[in-house]
Amino acid sequence: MPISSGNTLGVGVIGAGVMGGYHARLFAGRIGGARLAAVSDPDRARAETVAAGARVHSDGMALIRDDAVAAVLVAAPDAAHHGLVMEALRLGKPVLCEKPLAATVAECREIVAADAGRGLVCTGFMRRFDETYREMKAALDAGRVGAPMVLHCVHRNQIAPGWFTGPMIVTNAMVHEIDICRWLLGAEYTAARIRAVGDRGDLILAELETDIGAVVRIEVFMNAAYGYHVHAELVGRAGAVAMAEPAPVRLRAAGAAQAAYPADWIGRFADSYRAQDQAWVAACRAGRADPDLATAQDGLVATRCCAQLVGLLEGAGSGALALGG
Ligand code: ISE
Repeated sequence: MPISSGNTLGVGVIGAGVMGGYHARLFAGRIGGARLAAVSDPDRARAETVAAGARVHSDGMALIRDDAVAAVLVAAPDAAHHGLVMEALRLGKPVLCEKPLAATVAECREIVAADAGRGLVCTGFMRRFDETYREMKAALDAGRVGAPMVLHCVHRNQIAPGWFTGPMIVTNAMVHEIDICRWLLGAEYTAARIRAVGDRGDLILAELETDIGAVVRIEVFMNAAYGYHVHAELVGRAGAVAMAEPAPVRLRAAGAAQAAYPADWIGRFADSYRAQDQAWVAACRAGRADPDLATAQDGLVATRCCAQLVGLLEGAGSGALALGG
């Protein structure tokens, strides 16, 4: 849906919580070629706090149907994603949906079918726009680490969000590693084993085999206490490439060195969200796909993998993954 270069893209944001509020503030002034056209939230007062003069709706469906909205960002609770994305597709409006694409595999399949190759749906796997992951991928693709052997991943929250429930440690948190490792390696998962550590279900270890022989190892810990910390190291036959500590500065004082960790994912990935939203707006305005933006199919693959990991976690603990088709 090409938008003439003289216009800005009217973006509607559904959900005014942590993520929706952040996206709304981005579209209100930090994304070129776009304007915040509307915000919706069942709590209108909360929507008003981030609307910055944009229209306010209490219902996401009303926002999607608003003529001022040319493109939709879904940052509503996971269970609402399917209905909202399907309505945007019915009206032919491009939609960027925060991960996960939908709460179930069946819902993801319906979205992929309704998109029908139009490329109207993008899934919000913003780590694909993170400079550290991009440098790791560039090193791998340039042959500087050789054949990939093991990709070690750590994903620690300072404290689990209040709305977190048990399986979400996989479907809402580990889902980032499931997508970014697949993207970084250019591989598909074939089998996995997964286990919880401790009795609170807030630390999960997973090991996934891939169709290129590399192994992906993931630790997700939702109550790490010291800060929000995401780390990755790729080990290959000719070398290794790893993320540096995320702190922008290192304080040396009183005989010690200290680096501060952010409190949450927006602190760590603020630039990635902005770069993702900017790429999405540019793609919408030009009516073309951006290869870095995750598609509806990418969302389906990630949700299918996570659903099977949850099944293994609650059952046998290990087994083959069926992800094709
Ligand atoms: C949260 O929902 C996110 O999407 C963050 O990106 C992730 O790092 C965090 O663990 C989740 O709780």
